[in-house]
Amino acid sequence: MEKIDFIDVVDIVVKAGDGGNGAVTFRREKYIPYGGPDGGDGGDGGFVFLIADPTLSTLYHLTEKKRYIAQNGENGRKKKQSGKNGNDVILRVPVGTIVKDFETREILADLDEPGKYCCVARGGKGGKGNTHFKSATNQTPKFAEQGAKGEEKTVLLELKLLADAGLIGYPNVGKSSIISRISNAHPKIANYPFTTLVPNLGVVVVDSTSGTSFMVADVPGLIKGASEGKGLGNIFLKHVERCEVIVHVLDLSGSDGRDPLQDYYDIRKELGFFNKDLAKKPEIIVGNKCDLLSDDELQIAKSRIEDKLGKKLILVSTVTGSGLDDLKYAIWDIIRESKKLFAGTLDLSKIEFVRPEPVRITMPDRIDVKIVRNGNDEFEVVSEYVKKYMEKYRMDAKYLLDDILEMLQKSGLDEKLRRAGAKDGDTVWLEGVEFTFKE
Ligand SMILES: Nc1nc2c(ncn2[C@@H]2O[C@H](COP(=O)(O)OP(=O)(O)OP(=O)(O)O)[C@@H](O)[C@H]2O)c(=O)[nH]1
Ligand SMILES: [Mg+2]
Repeated sequence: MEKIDFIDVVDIVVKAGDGGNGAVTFRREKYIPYGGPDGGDGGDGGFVFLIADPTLSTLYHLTEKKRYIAQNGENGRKKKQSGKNGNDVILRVPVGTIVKDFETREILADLDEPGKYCCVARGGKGGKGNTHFKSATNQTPKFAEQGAKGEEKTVLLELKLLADAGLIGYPNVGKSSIISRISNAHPKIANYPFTTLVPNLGVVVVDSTSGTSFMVADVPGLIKGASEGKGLGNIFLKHVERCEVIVHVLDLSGSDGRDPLQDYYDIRKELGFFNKDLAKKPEIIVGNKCDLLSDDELQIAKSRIEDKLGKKLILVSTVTGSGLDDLKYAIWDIIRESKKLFAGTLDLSKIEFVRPEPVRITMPDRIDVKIVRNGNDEFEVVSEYVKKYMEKYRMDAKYLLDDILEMLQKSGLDEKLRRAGAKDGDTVWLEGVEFTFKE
């Protein structure tokens, strides 16, 4: 028989926080306008992490919102006070989620174990305050480093879905009708046996605010002798082997001429033949098609089955919708308990998310300079390096230029100007600031 894979796919935009800017401040001292730089550093931007959480079954909780944004770092302040780092965003995903870059489809991580995490967007490095730029030639630096931008990207999350709950029972008892009412699945429903030929899988939303959900599967009908190949056989039971709970559906109306209690015994026998462990799983027994019985008939049928089996029967009707919420929460109670057992390690407050290196503003590795002649005695210095430098140190060009000019001159600016035809007294423009060329 074919193997059926259900894949859940969700894409989200993740944006890490920007680094805070370094501060430009000076100590206040009597009679001295600038008492020495004391600008603190900016904090780093928050990062975005994904972590594999064994209590989750679907990516549904991430579909409500499209963008997840981590906090920016704070700017530095006077008296050398550093800005705070931005808080990280931690997104929980089910174990087994594969994380890809949306654009390139490159696999970024395979979160295949509980507690495994990955960073999907790195925060920007905070900028250095002007304290760091004091030098022999510049005692009062009026500039500081700008924080770097945090990364932003779209990630694609892919999850192979596995059912948490499996609906089993005789053909035509209403299994597909139930999953179509409690989940997002739209299986074929018809009044004949073996309508369902392959399992259907659906997402059941327990709480849309928190995004709590689980997966339910509807397995093709079983009959007495399924283990010997009768009907469709019991091969599809392998789809419920990893379920936390089995939901055994009975047709209380007996409209197909069978006794629901006898159905129950027959199916339990087939389960045991298929896999002893399967028969030991928690089970919920559902009496469907209650709308076809009078209240009295219902009470009699219910007591008879409950007394014989010593278990509670949940009464539902997919026609009136009665009992379906009770069923949903009864299933969820069992799933939640069983997930808790292996979720013990995942207390986010106890996990230390190790941040990789933050993003830094990188400078070109060589100083490039182009001289453009604008007129007879006017020249303009054009440089990517200078542009980057301005961006990195966020400041008025006039403050910057002492610094930059020194750098440019060391790399041969005067000679270049001379070769371009500059003479003593000509005008030279650099990032909107005017200079006079002196031999
Ligand atoms: N009156 C009534 N009819 C129902 C109810 N639930 C399902 N049915 C009907 O029962 C028939 C079988 O429903 P399905 O949901 O296809 O049953 P199934 O168990 O999935 O059947 P297979 O796929 O063949 O195993 C359909 O005609 C449904 O309309 C119910 O609560 N009340
Ligand atoms: Mg069906």
